[in-house]
Amino acid sequence: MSELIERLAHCIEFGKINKASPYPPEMKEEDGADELTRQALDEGISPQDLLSNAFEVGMERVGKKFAENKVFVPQLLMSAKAMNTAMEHIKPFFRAGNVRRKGVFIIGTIKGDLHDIGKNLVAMMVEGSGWEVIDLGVDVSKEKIMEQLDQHPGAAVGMSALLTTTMVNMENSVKEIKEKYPGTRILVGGAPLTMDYCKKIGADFYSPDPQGAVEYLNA
Ligand code: B1M
Repeated sequence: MSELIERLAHCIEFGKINKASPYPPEMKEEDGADELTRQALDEGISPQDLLSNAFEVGMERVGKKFAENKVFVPQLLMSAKAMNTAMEHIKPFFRAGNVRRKGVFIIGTIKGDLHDIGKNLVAMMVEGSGWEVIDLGVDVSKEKIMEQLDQHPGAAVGMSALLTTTMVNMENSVKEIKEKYPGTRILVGGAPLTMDYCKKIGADFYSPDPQGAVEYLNA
C-alpha cells in the first residue's frame, strides 16, 4: 500500500499525469497520477491518506526544487496538472466531508493587474498542500476579497502583484481588510515586492516563491 502511495507522490513530483502522457520521457507508458489514484481508491486507501501522503508530499518536493532553482515553471505546471488530475478523483470525498482541508485560502491578483501566471502557481501549490483555495482571478478589488471573507471567516488571504504601479493598491486593501476582519493573515508576493514592502503596508508575510507561501500557511 505504501509503495503505491510513494509511486503516486513520484508521479506528482515529476508531472506524470496519466499513462498516455509522454512526459516525463523516462516514465513513458507507465501509469500516471490518474490511474494510480483510481487504483489506490479501489484498493481502499483513504482519500485523506492520498491527499496527505501522496499529493502533498509530491507537491512539496517539487516546490522545494523550484525554490532552489533546480526545476522551473514548466515542471511545476506539469506537477500541478498531475496533482489536479489526481484531485478530481477525491473531490467527491471533499464534498461529502470525508477529507479534512487545512483551511481556506483566498487569492487574487491585485486591482489593476492582469498578470496571473505566478498567482496561479501559488494557488496550485497551496491547493496541493491540502488547503481549499478560492481563486478570485485577476484585477481583484478589496470588496471582492471581503465578500469571500464574509463567507469564509478565518480564511487567509493572498495577493499577487507584478507591476510597480499596482502593488501600491495592496496597501489600501490590507488596511481595510485588517480593520474589518482583525486577525486575518495576509500574504503578499510578486516580482516587484520585498519583505520590507510587505512590512510597510502591514501585511503578515512576503514570499518570493510558492513554496514559501505554502510553508507560511502550514506553519
Ligand atoms: Co507584463 N510586465 N505587462 N505582461 N510581464 C512585466 C511584469 C514587466 C516586468 C515587463 C518589463 O517591462 N520588463 C513589466 C512591469 C514593469 C514594472 O512594473 N516595473 C510589465 C508591464 C509593464 C506590462 C504592461 C503594463 C505592458 C503594457 O501594456 N504596456 C501590461 C500590464 C497589464 C496589466 O496587468 N494591467 C502587461 C501585460 C502582460 C501580458 C498580459 C502580456 C502578460 C501577462 C499574462 C498573464 O499573466 N496571464 C505579461 C507578462 C507575461 C509579463 C512577464 C514577461 C512575465 C511575468 C510572469 O508571468 N513571470 C514580465 C517580465 C518578466 O518577468 N520577465 C512582465 C513568471 C511568473 C511565474 O513569475 O509572476 O513573478 P511571477 O511569480 C513568481 C513569484 O513572483 C511568486 O511566485 C511565482 C513563482 O515563483 N509570486 C508569489 C507571485 N505571486 C505571488 C503571491 C504570493 C507568493 C508568491 O503570495 C500571495
